[in-house]
Amino acid sequence: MNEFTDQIQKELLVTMLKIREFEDSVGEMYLRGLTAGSMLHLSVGEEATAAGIGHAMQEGDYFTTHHRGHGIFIARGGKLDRMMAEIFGKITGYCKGKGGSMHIADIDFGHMGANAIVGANIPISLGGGFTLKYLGKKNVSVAFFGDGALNQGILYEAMNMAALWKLPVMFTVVNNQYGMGTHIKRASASLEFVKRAESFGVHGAEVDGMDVEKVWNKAGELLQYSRDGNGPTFLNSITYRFYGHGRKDPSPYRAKEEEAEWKNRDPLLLHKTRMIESGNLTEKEFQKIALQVRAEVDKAVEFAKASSEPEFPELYRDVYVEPYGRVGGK
Ligand SMILES: Cc1ncc(C[n+]2csc(CCOP(=O)(O)OP(=O)(O)O)c2C)c(N)n1
Ligand SMILES: [Mg+2]
Repeated sequence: MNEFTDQIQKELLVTMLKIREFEDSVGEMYLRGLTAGSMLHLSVGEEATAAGIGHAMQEGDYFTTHHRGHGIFIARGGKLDRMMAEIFGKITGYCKGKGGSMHIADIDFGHMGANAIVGANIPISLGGGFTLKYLGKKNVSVAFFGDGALNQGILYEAMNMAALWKLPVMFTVVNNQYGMGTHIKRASASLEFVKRAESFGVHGAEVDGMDVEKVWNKAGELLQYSRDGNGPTFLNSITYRFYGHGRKDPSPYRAKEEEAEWKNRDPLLLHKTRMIESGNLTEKEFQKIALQVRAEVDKAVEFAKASSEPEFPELYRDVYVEPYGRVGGK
């Protein structure tokens, strides 16, 4: 297990700030009609889960995400300008503007893709785990998915196979308690998801997904378990999304009191307050970091705005199967 240092504490703060600023900003651009695609799912409120796990992971680890994956990619070091450009549908984006928010990927970086089909990234991460074991690597393949995937059969097929073959896979639930407008209690007969995982022989745990230190520690422990060759793990990280399902959803299905209660446990403020109280941060230092992050996000927006859209034939490349050769020739 890695030791929790002041340096890591600060890095977690910076990452959470980056996620918050990026998401607020991209949400604003979406409302102004500057992004490509009709939907945008933001992870504001879920920063501790993304940052805690993202920082506990190591170089060479693989990951896939669900449709709410910006924060996770940022936590793994995704570049804000290329991410913003991708969401704007521009050629300078990670997938040349053809993936967008819900299909962003960077294989060289271990990001095997976001996926808009609930649960569909899970078997891809399973394959990643198989590859890592086959190659004898000490890495882990992490599947991030929402609570909506907890009742998809594919999760249980994948957990069975991962346990059977002792694959280094971490099944990670970003459990914000809602699948669109449906609360988890209206979708799941039992909330004992760790027990479900354990019934397959998958080592499971639950964590307070608003507390980044707890998430970092628990994720580190589970990842190490797999690195040591013990097989797959399952982490249920309990969190909340502060925006609606999509940026324009006002979430009429949630009580305002419930939203206020969760916002009271804002993961960024919790971490900041703890750092200030322990003498590891001053308000002034925080403001300075916040300004730096703000400038980085503003630069990303400018970069995306100034970039071009992909044009024919590039526009159709890698989008359709090309049985008769590449679109537009070489
Ligand atoms: C297989 C499938 N069924 C339904 C949908 C429509 N859909 C998109 S997002 C979503 C809710 C997902 O909830 P959850 O997994 O908890 O993720 P969250 O949005 O809360 O992050 C649904 C039902 C889909 N994309 N894929
Ligand atoms: Mg959810």
